Amino acid sequence: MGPVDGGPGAGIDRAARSRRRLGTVEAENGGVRTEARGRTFARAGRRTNVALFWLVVGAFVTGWVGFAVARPVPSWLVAALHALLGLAVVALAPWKSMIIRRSRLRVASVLLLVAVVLGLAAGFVQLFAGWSAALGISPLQVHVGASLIALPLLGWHVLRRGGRAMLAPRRSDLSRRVLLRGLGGLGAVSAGYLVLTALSRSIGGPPRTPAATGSRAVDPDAIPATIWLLDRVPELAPTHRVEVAGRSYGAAELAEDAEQVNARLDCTSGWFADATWSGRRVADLIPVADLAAARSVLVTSATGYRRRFPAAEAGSLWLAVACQGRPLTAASGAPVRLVVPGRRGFWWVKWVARVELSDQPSWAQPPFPAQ
Ligand SMILES: Nc1nc2c(c(=O)[nH]1)N[C@H]1C(S)=C(S)[C@@H](COP(=O)(O)O)O[C@H]1N2
Ligand SMILES: [Mo]
Repeated sequence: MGPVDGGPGAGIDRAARSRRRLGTVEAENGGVRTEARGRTFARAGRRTNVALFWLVVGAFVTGWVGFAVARPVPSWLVAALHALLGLAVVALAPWKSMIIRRSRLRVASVLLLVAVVLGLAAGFVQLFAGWSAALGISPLQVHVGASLIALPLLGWHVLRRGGRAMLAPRRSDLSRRVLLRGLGGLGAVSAGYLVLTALSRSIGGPPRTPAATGSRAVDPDAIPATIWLLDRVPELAPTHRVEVAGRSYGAAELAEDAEQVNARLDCTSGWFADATWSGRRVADLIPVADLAAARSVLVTSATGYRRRFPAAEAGSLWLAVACQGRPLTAASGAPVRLVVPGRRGFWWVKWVARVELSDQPSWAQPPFPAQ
């Protein structure tokens, strides 16, 4: 095992080499045995590292995919997979700790360790304990923040410690024994997931059962205001008007013919609220022919925050002026906000200024709002 492919590695290699040197001085037999043991360590260590790398990358990807989907079945599948990947990382911790003990620690690696541990802990709090915000920060926000810090550190860590060689599984990694062990591990982790889920439902306090997305219920009469990173509550006059495909509407005008719609506001920071909103359907405010000729509907906030929807979805975009029978508060989007049943909270543009028809495809936007 040369220094190049000893990803985990360098530390174990060093240990193995020094043991080998010792072996030549000591009794010959003992030397051969420790050398073999050193090699076994190195191989097991590299496999642990390869597995951990792909588990963490998989967790990162499934986490973001989970934010993009909102329907129950895909949400549940992605959330369960995401949780399994996280638990599998925890399950490999004893092996990784052996590797760490044999390596020289660098600052970036320690930071990576802290970010991963913090991210995992916050994820499990959300999953098994529930949603609550401390100092305005929710467990899921810590989880996402930690993962955003961990990913570049992981890239750096891997490049420093062995690079490409450690990421690619080798043929010997795919032996029957290794595969069986992997399947056994997957079984154990799945069992652990089921036990922890059952346990959290029995002791998790109200509300015990999270939504398919992993979010926890909050009181619809006390929806927490959630404002994306760089946005802020604008000061809009009550006379504020919303422009919809060339026509303009005041909030009072929208309220006059408002219909009620029940919808779940499910924020990616880990909570959801089932509330009744009042408003007008965007599709009812735009001539059918104009809508049919457009590809997408762009909804822009007075703050610049915006989301683009397929034109065919205009029937499920609501310009809402009230929630639970009360006018919107400034923080929750007054005087007019979007309500989009079936989409995650970040699509529910607040303080709507404009609704425009567009011939651009609806995917021509960043997957998540940058503002
Ligand atoms: N203009 C604007 N609209 C926005 C946001 C924002 O930051 N700016 N946050 C979004 C997010 S992430 C969520 S979850 C909901 C939150 O709505 P609430 O504040 O009424 O709970 O609004 C969405 N609409
Ligand atoms: Mo959100």
